[in-house]
This record gives sequence, C-alpha cells and structure tokens, in this order.
Amino acid sequence: MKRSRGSAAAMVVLVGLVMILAALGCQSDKKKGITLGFSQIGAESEWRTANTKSIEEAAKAAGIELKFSDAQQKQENQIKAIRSFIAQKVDVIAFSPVVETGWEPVLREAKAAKIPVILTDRAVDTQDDSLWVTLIGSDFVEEGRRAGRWLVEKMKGHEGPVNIVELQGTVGSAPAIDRKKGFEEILKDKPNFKIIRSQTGDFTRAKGKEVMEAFLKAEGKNINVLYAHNDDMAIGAIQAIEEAGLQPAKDIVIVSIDAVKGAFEAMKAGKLNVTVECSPLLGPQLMTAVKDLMAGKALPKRIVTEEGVFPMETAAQELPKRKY
Ligand code: GZL
Repeated sequence: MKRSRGSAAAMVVLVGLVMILAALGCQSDKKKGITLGFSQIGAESEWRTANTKSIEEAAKAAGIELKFSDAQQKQENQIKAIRSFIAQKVDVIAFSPVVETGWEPVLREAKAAKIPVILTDRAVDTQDDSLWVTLIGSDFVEEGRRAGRWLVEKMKGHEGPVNIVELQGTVGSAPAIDRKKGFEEILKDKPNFKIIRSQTGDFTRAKGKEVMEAFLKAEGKNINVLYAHNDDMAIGAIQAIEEAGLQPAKDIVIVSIDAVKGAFEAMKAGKLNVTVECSPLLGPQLMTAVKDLMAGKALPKRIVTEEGVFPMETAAQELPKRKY
C-alpha cells in the first residue's frame, strides 16, 4: 500500500511539473512583440514636438515597444542612438535624419546586423539606397513651390521690385535644401522678385528672431517679404518686426511652412499671411510600415503625406480643427 501511495504522490508531482513546463513553453511561443528603435532630431520646433507625440501615441496604439532617443539636433547623437539600437537587437530602426549626408557607415552597420531602417520626415543622401527601406514624409520641394506660387499671386499689382529675405532651416537638412529649391523654381522667371538676404535660423524661434533683427538692421524698409522655412522662425521674426516698429503681414508680407497651431494664432492676430502645411502626424503611417515590414510585405520606396495651403483669411475657421 505504502508503495502505491508513494507512487501516486510522485505521479502528482510529475504531472504538476509537466503542466508548469508546458505553460512556460507556451509563454516562450507567445508571439514576440515588435521593438522599434526611433532616433528623433530634437525638440526644436512645435512641428517636432507634434511629430514626437504622434510617434509615441501611434506606437502605444499599435502595441509596438518604442525605444526613443532625442538627439538635441546633433548628428553624432543620432549615430550613437542607431548604434545602441543595433546592440540591443531591435527589430526595426527608424529615424528623422537631421542632415542629408554622413549616414552610410552606420546604415551599413544596421544592414550587416540585418535590421531594416525606415526614414521618417527627412531624406538622406546615400549612394546606396538599399541602406534604407522607405521614406515616409512630405515633398519639401512642392512645399517651396506652393509658398512661391502663393507669393506671386499675392504680389500681383505690386509696383516695383519684390525684395525677399529668407530664413532657411537647418543647414544641410532636406527641408532647408528642398524648400529653397522649390521656392526659387517658381521665382526664376520673375525678375522683379529678388532674394536680397538669406540665412539659416535653424528652425527655431530664437534664431529666427535674431537673424530677422540683423536683416532689418541691414535692409530696413527695403524688405517687402519674409519667406521662412518654418513657422517657428516666422513667429520669432514677427517679434523682431514689431520691435522695429513695423507691422508684420502688412509692411512685410510673411510666407511660412508647417501650419502648426502657433501659425494659425499668428494669422488670426493678423501677423502672418499664409502657412503651407507640412504634417508631423507621421506616427500611424510609420507603425503600419513597421508591421508590414515585419509581416514580410514589400514597402514602396516613398510614402508621401498629403498637405494643403492655409492663408490668413481661413485661420479662424481652421484653428479649431487643427490636430497639431
Ligand atoms: C519638416 C521638418 C522640419 C519642420 C521644422 O518635415 O523636418 O523640421 O518644418 C522642423 O519645423 O524643425
């Protein structure tokens, strides 16, 4: 009898052990979640803050584990972050490259580690475009053309030269290069339109104000138009224009890009003439691309976001609808 009781107890323990091992095995079989390493440029503008929020919220909604790094607008910090994501063996790397060049070495390291890379917002200039899977973002050249076309229309009937000062974005960045290119393409056969001063304001309000102060000091009432590559620099420049005793959007026509809330508020206050939309809400498209990639689907090399143009006259009705 003793033996049978002993063997029964042993059997219970054995069955229990088998059940625990089965449960653990099941755990390990549970579908492993996706881990995305994202290197963000920084927090230099309202646009960038909205872009970060969109990515964080979309990752959460998609159930994707997000490893996020803020590079404070320094390329070396982005390269460090990408190397760290490689070391952590993330499933996918995505980043918004602060400038176009200098990425081949680290992108080759990601390729060697068999980790696919998705570009968001800005492009890279690489010989080998197999180093990245797709670019999700706006057509900056077209944004520059839209700014140029709006200005030509606005200045119809203006007597004499149209002297333009330009606040460029970050030197070497895709939006700065391409927004300048698109704007100048529209103006190239308009001899009375002339860019008399052009300098980077690095996409920030503070720098935009500082450079506009220098433009005003050098050119004063000779300035007819300000073309700013983003709303933050335009808003900084508006402060400089007012401090110089001039009326923004009246004495100096102001054309800007991004269409962030601050721009709609400035237009409602009659201080900005127009903003060309550049949507930062790239999070959902990025997460869909990550999931498709992990499911083995082929992605297009370019995913372009659709955008509009918002003049001052529509600001009051549009502002309540804005999502960033
Ligand atoms: C454009 C984005 C630019 C915005 C700026 O897609 O890269 O960077 O226009 C931001 O506001 O700083």
